[in-house]
Amino acid sequence: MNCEKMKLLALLPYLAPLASAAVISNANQPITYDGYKVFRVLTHGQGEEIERQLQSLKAVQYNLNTQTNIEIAVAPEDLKKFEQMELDFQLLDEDLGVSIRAEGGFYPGGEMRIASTPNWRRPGALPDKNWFQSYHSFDDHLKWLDDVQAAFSSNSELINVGKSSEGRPLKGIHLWGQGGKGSKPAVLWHGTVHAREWISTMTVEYLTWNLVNGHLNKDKTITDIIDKNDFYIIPVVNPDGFVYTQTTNRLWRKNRLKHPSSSCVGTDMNRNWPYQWNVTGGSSTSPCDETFRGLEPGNTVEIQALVAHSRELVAGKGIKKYIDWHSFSQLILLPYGYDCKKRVENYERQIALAQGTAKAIKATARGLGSTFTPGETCPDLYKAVGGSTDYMQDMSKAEISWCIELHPSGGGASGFVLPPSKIMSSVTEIWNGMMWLLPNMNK
Ligand code: 0X9
Ligand code: ZN
Repeated sequence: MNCEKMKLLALLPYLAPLASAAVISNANQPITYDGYKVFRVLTHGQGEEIERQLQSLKAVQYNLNTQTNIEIAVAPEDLKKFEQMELDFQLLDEDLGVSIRAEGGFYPGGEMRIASTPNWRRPGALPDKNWFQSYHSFDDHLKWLDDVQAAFSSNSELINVGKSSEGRPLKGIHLWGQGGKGSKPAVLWHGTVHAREWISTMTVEYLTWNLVNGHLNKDKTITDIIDKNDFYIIPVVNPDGFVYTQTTNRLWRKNRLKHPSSSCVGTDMNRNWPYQWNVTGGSSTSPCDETFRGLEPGNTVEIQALVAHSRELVAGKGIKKYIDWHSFSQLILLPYGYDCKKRVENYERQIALAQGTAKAIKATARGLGSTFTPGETCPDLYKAVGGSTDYMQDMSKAEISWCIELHPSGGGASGFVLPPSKIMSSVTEIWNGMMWLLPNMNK
């Protein structure tokens, strides 16, 4: 096993999808998570057995791979029962409800109590950079896109690729350079596929902001990047799930599609892409699970819209660079998720580019940037079927097709719930990574 791989495997236990949150989350009653404590239970090779034991608790399990540990948020009424299990554990978060409030983006009951930065709008100009000092409501994300587009009107347009099942727009922005609209191969970025992965929204927007700002300031490198690519950027591809994480359940992952045959809500959009969807393992057929694949390949309206959009791009100048932005674990994941033995045809090129990107991220602040580990979805992470990157690789013939798992590296208090004070450092190093990747791919 090479060193990179060992590092990647060491990170495995932290990765996200949870099994039992759905049980808690179907009610429309907001969940504050007050009094929930987050633990890391060391499994000592007995992951399956311990997982079964923990399933008797009212709790939210953070990770799928239980090889070395299980991270779990336990409800106050079951803390005693948890203690009585006499497991080997560490306390990661004293009170998850306090961490969620400190994050400032949860406003139960629809009241707009989000602690969003004021005065970020600057009519006629690019939004203020203080936008990246807090999280924001979905409506503000839509306004933010309007403002960015208005500030760059000669080289951009708003795109609306479709609607969510609850009728919200899948809205984004298209940027182009001197060759004119649609004249170059596409860079396609999707953010917030998984509702709770809020840092992905902010990252995609920061990259957009910096590209536009650089072009407006006549930065040569950035102008050259925009001249050579058409950017199609959709910061929130799962708006219903995103709104639900702000109003009802901060740890919601799926979309909000209802099922005729079950009271459980939501499909995992990253298991619903219509490519190799039927492969067993790596997705769930149960609507109550966090990795529910949907009733048919691509049956969710959000995935239908994203598929139609990608087809349009393929019929144009093609999709060259696809990145699906997720959190957390700090990984750069190549396909394939559906087949653990299959490698992408241009593996050597993709892995070299991923390594270069990781190196550029690390180089931030004189080498103090975060460590991102490149690898393949399977076997390095886990089997994941019906994912976007397998689709973009084989159906859209993208040159790179990556899922980037953002900050932080491990779970605990700041897994999906990343304090706003960490947004800027997190997005800045990713910008550095992209500023290495994009020019290098254009050579
Ligand atoms: O399981 C997932 O969908 C992704 N991890 S997450 O913790 N953000 O949920 C990994 C997906 C790997 N890539 C694809 N199969 N597209
Ligand atoms: Zn995700």
